[in-house]
Amino acid sequence: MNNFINISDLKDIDKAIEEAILLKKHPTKYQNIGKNKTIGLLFFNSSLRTRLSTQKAAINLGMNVMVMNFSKEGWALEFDDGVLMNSSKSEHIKEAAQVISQYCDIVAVRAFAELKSSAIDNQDKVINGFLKYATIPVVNMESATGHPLQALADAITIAEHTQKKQPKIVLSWAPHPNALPQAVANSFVEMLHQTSANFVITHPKGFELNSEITKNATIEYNQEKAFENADFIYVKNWSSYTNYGKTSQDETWKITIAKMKLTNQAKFMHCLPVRRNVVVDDAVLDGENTLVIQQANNRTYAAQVVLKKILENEKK
Ligand code: AN0
Ligand code: CP
Repeated sequence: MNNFINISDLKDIDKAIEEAILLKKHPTKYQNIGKNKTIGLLFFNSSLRTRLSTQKAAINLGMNVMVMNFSKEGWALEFDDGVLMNSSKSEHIKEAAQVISQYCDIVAVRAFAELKSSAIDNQDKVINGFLKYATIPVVNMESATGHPLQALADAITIAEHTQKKQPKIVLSWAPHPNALPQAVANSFVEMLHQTSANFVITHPKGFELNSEITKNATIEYNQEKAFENADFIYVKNWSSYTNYGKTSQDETWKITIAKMKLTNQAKFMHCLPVRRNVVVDDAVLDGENTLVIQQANNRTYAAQVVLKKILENEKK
């Protein structure tokens, strides 16, 4: 593997999950793979888990890590070619990416959707700018359209906690005061497609995800019906794709104990950060069926398996 931009960049996701579970048992077994190699982690948006778990994964592989908060400390970058740069943008991605490539062996980038225009967000200008101009492998730490490291961690968590070969997995929309990207939900669905899982997506009308991503997935507009017999309830807010960037705080979609009782004692999953009692009640989040802390832990091993594959490829 050279770049990790989408979950489909992993040739065999089941093997990657197995490998991550092994790495979790022996996290520092491959300390030599990253020796004298440097990863640059570039953040255009906030982060807790992605920043620390990717750093931890790199350290476990013996790498050096440089982190840069681009939104506050970097020059404002221009991503369009051929423009007259006489306003707020100080530097073009063309130079920035080539310069960073001289200091690092891998570059990882977080740049969220702006949620103003689907046409612009679908171009995923930041990550694609790095892909175009960097001369080193690029890793997606949540772009405008996807968050594959999260989806891989979620796949690992489901594999660890399922009793069945084909558990019923429900991806449920939940309310939120802010307009949030579709990236986490997109990558979760792409991951489920790749594992041929049994899954249902539930959301209010008008909150359909990009139909190119959901393809033939089952959509159930009745949340309670979707929850019946579920083994995993994966919760996420996303803003509307069809009415781009519009959000909703419809509290009838909040995850409650009463709704969880409709399931097959389902495990509760969320990528975090989560707003208590807006997205999900305290009683569910603090209950014994919650996997949110384990999901966050698996972010390290998801990142580690990805970085390991890239470093191994580099040596060939
Ligand atoms: C971000 C999102 O929904 O994409 C990051 C989630 C990992 N969430 C927030 O901004 C709250
Ligand atoms: N789940 C996740 O990506 O968390 P952060 O935004 O804190 O990195």
